[in-house]
Amino acid sequence: MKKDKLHIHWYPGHIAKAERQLKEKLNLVDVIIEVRDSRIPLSSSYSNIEKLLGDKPRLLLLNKADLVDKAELSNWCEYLKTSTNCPVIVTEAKGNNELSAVVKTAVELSEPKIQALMAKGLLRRPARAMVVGMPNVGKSSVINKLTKSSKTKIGAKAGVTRQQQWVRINPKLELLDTPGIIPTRQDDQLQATKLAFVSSVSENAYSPEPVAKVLLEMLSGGKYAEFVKDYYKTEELTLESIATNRNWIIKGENPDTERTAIYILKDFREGRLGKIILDELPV
Ligand SMILES: Nc1nc2c(ncn2[C@@H]2O[C@H](COP(=O)(O)OP(=O)(O)OP(=O)(O)O)[C@@H](O)[C@H]2O)c(=O)[nH]1
Ligand SMILES: [Mg+2]
Repeated sequence: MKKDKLHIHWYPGHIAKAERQLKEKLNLVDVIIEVRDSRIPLSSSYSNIEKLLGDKPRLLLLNKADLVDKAELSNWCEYLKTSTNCPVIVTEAKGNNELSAVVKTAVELSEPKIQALMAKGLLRRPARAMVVGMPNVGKSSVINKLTKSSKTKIGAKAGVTRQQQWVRINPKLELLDTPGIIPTRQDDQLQATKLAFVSSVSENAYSPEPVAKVLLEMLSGGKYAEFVKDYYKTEELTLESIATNRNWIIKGENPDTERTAIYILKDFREGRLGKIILDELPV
């Protein structure tokens, strides 16, 4: 990979296995809970989810809502409800608000299947939901929050969950935590780059400079430009200008753009550049 070139291709071995295992478990579950990252409500979705997971009832969670503008997210919520025809719930798996609406909706969506099983003479069983989504969107965190425990492992990088794990939420609902999966091919490099911004692809898959450059370009053009310029105390949102301002200079008086790129990505990920949604709401 050339250092200054933007190219993201990331498909580690465990993901192929994870995708196979998702399909194997499909018959066992009544409902799919699809978790997305609120900073990229479209780019963190699968273009082929029906092909991947069939037409089970689906509940959509827009997680990490604490990192974006609430009013803008509510427009996205309305848009996604209409365009997917699924219930959409905004979540903050890291915050203090509770997520009982997730349990209630998942149980409601499962009820027709459970009623059908009971009509065949089977005893009532808990609803079963599979929690799916791109790496690092917060699937395991949502589950931990619902169980008020650390039953599943979480972490701020892609690929933390390696194995499926059933977790009982209450007598009415069981959830299957799954490893985040990502499409085999990243044909859409802009989508892949946005997934890199939010650590949905591993940092081994790209060089920070071209990725941070794209982020700065997107921020320069948008309504967040003034805030970000203020934050970096520069009129020009380039790696060179920000590096020079911070006095991050390496041998030969050159701005240390690599160090700067790493910091910019970190600032964005930790919410210091503002409450930003990076996808365009379709009109
Ligand atoms: N700010 C914020 N961070 C969150 C939220 N939910 C999860 N996180 C953080 O996001 C990171 C990823 O969370 P995980 O729950 O491990 O994500 P995952 O989807 O299970 O990831 P994989 O197992 O790798 O697919 C962790 O550092 C969490 O603390 C949220 O609502 N807001
Ligand atoms: Mg996980």
